[in-house]
Amino acid sequence: MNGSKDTSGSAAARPALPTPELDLGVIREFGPHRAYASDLRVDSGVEPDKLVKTHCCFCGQQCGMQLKVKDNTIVGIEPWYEFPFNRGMLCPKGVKRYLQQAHPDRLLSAYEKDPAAPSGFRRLAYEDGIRRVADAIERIQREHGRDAFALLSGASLTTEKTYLMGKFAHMCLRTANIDYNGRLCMVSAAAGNKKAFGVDRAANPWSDILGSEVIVVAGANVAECAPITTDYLWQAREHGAKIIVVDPRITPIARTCDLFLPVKPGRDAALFNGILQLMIENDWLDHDFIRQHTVGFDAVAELVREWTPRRTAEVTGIAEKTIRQAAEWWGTAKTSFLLHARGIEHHSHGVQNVLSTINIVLASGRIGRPGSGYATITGQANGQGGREHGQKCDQLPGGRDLGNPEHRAYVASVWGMSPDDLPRPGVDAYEIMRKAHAGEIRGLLSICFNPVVSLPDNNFVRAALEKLDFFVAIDFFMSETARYADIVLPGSLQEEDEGTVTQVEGRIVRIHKAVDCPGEARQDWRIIQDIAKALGRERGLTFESPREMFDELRIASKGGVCDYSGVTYERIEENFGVFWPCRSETPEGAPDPGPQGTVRLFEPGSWNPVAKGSGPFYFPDGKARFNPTPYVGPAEDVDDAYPVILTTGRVVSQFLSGNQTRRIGPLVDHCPEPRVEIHPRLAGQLGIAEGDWTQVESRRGSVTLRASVVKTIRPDTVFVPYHWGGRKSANQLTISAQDPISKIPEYKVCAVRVSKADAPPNHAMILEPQQ
Ligand SMILES: Nc1nc2c(c(=O)[nH]1)N[C@H]1C(S)=C(S)[C@@H](COP(=O)(O)OP(=O)(O)OC[C@H]3O[C@@H](n4cnc5c(=O)[nH]c(N)nc54)[C@H](O)[C@@H]3O)O[C@H]1N2
Ligand SMILES: Nc1nc2c(c(=O)[nH]1)N[C@H]1C(S)=C(S)[C@@H](COP(=O)(O)OP(=O)(O)OC[C@H]3O[C@@H](n4cnc5c(=O)[nH]c(N)nc54)[C@H](O)[C@@H]3O)O[C@H]1N2
Ligand code: SF4
Ligand SMILES: [Mo]
Repeated sequence: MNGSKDTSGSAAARPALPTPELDLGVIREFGPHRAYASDLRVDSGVEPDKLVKTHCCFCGQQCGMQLKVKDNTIVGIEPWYEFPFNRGMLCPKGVKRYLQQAHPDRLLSAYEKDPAAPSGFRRLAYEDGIRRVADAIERIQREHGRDAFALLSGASLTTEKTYLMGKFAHMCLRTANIDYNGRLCMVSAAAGNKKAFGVDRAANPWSDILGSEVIVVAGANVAECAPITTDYLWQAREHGAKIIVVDPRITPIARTCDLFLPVKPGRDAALFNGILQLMIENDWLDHDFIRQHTVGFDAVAELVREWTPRRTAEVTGIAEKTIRQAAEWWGTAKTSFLLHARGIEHHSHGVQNVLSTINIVLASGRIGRPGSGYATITGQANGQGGREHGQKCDQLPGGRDLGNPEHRAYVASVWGMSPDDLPRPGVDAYEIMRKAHAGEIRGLLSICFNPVVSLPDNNFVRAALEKLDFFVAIDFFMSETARYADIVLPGSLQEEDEGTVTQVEGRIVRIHKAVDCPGEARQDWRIIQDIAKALGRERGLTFESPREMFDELRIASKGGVCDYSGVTYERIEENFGVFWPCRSETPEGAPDPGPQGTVRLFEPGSWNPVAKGSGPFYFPDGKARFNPTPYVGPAEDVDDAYPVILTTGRVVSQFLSGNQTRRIGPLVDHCPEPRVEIHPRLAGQLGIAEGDWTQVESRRGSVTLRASVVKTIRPDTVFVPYHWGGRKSANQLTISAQDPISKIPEYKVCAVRVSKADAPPNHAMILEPQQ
């Protein structure tokens, strides 16, 4: 489990690492024994000085809530009933998020690596930390070229910060190599949406779900991962909607659905091709819509011809009659909604999967209308805004392309620089790791990203980080990744700053500052600007506030696909959010979208900057694209040596790499450890009983965890949640195969073997819930 130390290259000069695999369940590895957050004297019974209306820091639902503040400390939360999306409802994570701010594990100063110190780090004055970072950037770029210093950023950051990160990379460091953790999350959906619609945003507001007759939920564990969406589904069901769930596991929403399709992981394109074939056969098509508003139907119809119900059933593992029933319900509905999430997207053919679902939506003609639509469920807090304004490796603000000369010229003019000085498109987040491993990238700054836990095949990722000449991490808690850093800088929690995020519907909402940063921690954007200043390259990076950044972003995004030019902080406030595109002026012939911006995309007669009135979709002819989606199997299929499919994902009480939620006592109590979900039939064959130690091994690594024997999973598949690091990390097993278009990793399928195992050493330390 120790990242294998390479002695052939530049790594030789780096000091020995602390022991990152020491994993005590709740993170306590940094410093001496620390208390649980729930041990603190902060609780929701304290009378607050003020209530601050803002949004949750965790998932892309971006529930409205009020933070209770006393003496510059967050002491609890109150519902915010008026915010229309969640109307006061919250999930367990949102209710407990307040326990992070005064947590004893907060990073209160800068740190530098010190192998002699018990924790592996020693404190450093903030200014000295900044100086060290600037010196390292300067030296690495001078000696190895500008692209040898890379940046990794995050979609939990506000849109203002993500804009700043793109500008910092492209204008200040002029490195091609910046990418973000949405690469692991939203990019298959984004690429699919751009290919089919020319734009990448939920087509409909969630209120449209309520009017749908048939709702397909594909690869989305909504009850655990998008809990508020479950409420919309249940309300729709009360109005008579039929719900169809496609998942290898009977998730909580599947338990209450009308039709469950237990797809074999990695086979979704085959399923949706099969459904389209039945729609064609039975003429459940909207011919007028297809003719008027789409191109490419014939090629797709030709391709799906081979997807007979029998063949579809064979490949997907779903009964033929269930497939027929799903096609009939979908095909004959008057109104419908299709939702998907990472279950169909985290694949080496994730974009094809997404496109196969879009094909059945376009064939039905049910999009861009009240009660009928399509959306991918965004993941991180700012999963939508974080993918729009220039922190992706090929992107400039406003959803513009770094490879497009006109786009380069426009953004360069806003930034006051020559387009020739903008770098070319760089590489994706995993490729950054490969280049670090190969010695091409020598320095890295990571903010709001914990790749040691979250990237696939993470033994390789650790080895790559060890090879860097210099690594700096910006976080508010010491993460598994930050432990590899030479310098750690103390960043800010969401509630310590202001800004905007764009939630799942495409609604831009305001994050309000509730408290100041503790100790020497700084708002993230100040840290980035301090580095620019220490480099002597602060031109364009002297913002005094997030509002100033937002105002510049409005100009930089103007005329782009993601046009924020008409959005202001005030307008957001007045309307419970604004939906982009929201233009500052209404072009000739375009209907005025009104104070809330464009709530629903693709309405007949709508205007957009690409089609300019010729049709509702974002292509010059205004038409959507059908895309042929040939079925391709997973990169690594099962065989005799590794006969079981592993799929990975989430549990309700933990969030992503767990660096935040594994410190929140009540959430840890809810789910203290990852377990291997296994069907009783497979468990029986292997002699594994509930709670037994179980080894799951892939070609890349192995984990030993307790088994959870459940009837809710396909017998050919096991599931492990990925929120833990060290020896409990599911990503030791996963494969780094990526989709060729989106570069998303294939988290949802790899081949493993499973066996009953002995208890791992020190298991009492790592597995018993701690008091
Ligand atoms: N509690 C909690 N909520 C979260 C998060 C969290 O970490 N914890 N993270 C947020 C983020 S960033 C994201 S991206 C979202 C993720 O939200 P989801 O995508 O809903 O969550 P996952 O658990 O990754 O996967 C969803 C489902 O896909 C299924 N699945 C696996 N393989 C396949 C397949 O081949 N085909 C199909 N059809 N289904 C498959 C899994 O069984 C699982 O039920 O959640 C957000 N919300
Ligand atoms: N096996 C497997 N692996 C997966 C997935 C899966 O389904 N299966 N899902 C993938 C998906 S969808 C995602 S989104 C990724 C997520 O993977 P990561 O992005 O690596 O996960 P996070 O836990 O969000 O890491 C963010 C880090 O930044 C810190 N942070 C959070 N907010 C802020 C902030 O505002 N400022 C600063 N400075 N720091 C902040 C947190 O403390 C944490 O250490 O994981 C991916 N990995
Ligand atoms: S559903 Fe998402 S945004 Fe809402 S409270 Fe839960 S984690 Fe926060
Ligand atoms: Mo995600």
